[in-house]
Amino acid sequence: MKVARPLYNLDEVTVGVAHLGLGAFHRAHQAVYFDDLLQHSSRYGICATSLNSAKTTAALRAQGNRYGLAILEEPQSYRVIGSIRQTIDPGDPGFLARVALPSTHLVTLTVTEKGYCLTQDGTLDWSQGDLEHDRAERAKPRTAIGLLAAALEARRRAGAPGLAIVSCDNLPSNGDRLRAAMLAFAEVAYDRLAPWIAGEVRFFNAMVDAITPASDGALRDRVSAACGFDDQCAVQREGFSSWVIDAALAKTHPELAEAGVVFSRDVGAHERAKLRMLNGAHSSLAYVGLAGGFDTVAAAMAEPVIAEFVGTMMEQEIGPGVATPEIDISRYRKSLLARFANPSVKHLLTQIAMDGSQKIPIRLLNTVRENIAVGRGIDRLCVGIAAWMRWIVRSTKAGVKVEDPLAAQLRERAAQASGNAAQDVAAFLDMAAVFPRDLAASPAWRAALTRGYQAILEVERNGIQALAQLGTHETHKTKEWGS
Ligand code: CS2
Repeated sequence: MKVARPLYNLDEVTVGVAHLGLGAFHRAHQAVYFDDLLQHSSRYGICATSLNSAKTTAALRAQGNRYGLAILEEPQSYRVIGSIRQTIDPGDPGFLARVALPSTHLVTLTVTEKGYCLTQDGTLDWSQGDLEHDRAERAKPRTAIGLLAAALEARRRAGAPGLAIVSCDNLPSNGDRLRAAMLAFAEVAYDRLAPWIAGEVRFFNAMVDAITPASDGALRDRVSAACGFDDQCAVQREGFSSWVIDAALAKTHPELAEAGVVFSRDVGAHERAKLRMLNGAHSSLAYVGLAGGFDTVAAAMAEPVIAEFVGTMMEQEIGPGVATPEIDISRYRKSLLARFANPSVKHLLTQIAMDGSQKIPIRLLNTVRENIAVGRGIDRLCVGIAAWMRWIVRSTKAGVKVEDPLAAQLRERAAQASGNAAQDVAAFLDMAAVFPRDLAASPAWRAALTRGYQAILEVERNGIQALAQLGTHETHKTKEWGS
């Protein structure tokens, strides 16, 4: 069996990267780039911490911080990753000390959409209780924003120079948003931090991509057997991986290109295409697939009605809005459909379904708003969004917990849902934290969503074939709403 191991001497690695958010995605994506890079440059060792998973930091440390990665392509292969050289438990001030060291030159983050504590318009959402906590208890932050602010304050006080921060979450303009959030938080929580951040710290937008199903016991056993050590931190991902970062980072970190990072002057175009095509399709697939009784992305894609639905949605409703001279959108769509269909990747739909209130605005609603403005179809996008509502309703009625920061509000609506499409949809649309007011006022949107809701009710009653009826409304033009 093929197992690749680090080609550099682990003892000679210098920690230069501080990472926040030690989930599977970091271990399967950025840590792998840094593992490649360590062959060329020793300054890319990672010190990683987690906001709340002491289990992960402890487990990783117990196995010398190395772990195995399974690449889910035929033939299967494995790789031992050694780039994480230090793990710090949640709440341990060691992370602040690490960021304060002049040898730390890069901070990366994977804290998920909700980790940024932002409202729809990208401003800090102080209604998220933990932000107020972090403002009052600066030394014991609970949010990524509070922790990063405390770490940057430690660096400022230590007199170290500024550094580069790369956000690796699925948000448009993620670096810009993070910068705005940090400045807003520092402004009220610290005396001198905000101007220091503004002058010294550089934030970069980035697009990250690698489909990474959650790890499970079977994976840990398989990777342990392949790699030859008890691996409680094994991760898995598809063969494909991509990391596109704003070209301005190349000035200080040109080596990243040697590990396959693409520096782009238009990272926004990559983010936009990826968030809307891949993640937009993913979320739709998850909710529609769950309504049809499927459990994984590949199983759902093996059903021709769903494959056709997703392909048409990408081709007609999403693709036209994200095409640029740099991105061949038809090729991109075909490659995504092939990636989704990969039978070696057992990507649970429930994994993608979580945090819908945070994901849907970014992945689907931005496309809907633009489509309405230019008169492009929105029917399939609305089926995906309505399927999310139905998933919340089914889960709530079955007593299954919905993972979402707005779970309480969602549950309330779901509990009242009667199966009357117009009424149920109206109750969900009332959630201003998810659905922007201007959009809620569009009759075309409301009508398409109500039809989508009805379509999913049909799927629940009669099976996924009911979705084959779609298409009759796809030529509805929706240009009645301001552009
Ligand atoms: C997925 C993403 O869980 C989800 O919401 O859509 O994690 C997706 O697999 C990655 O963004 C792919 O790069």
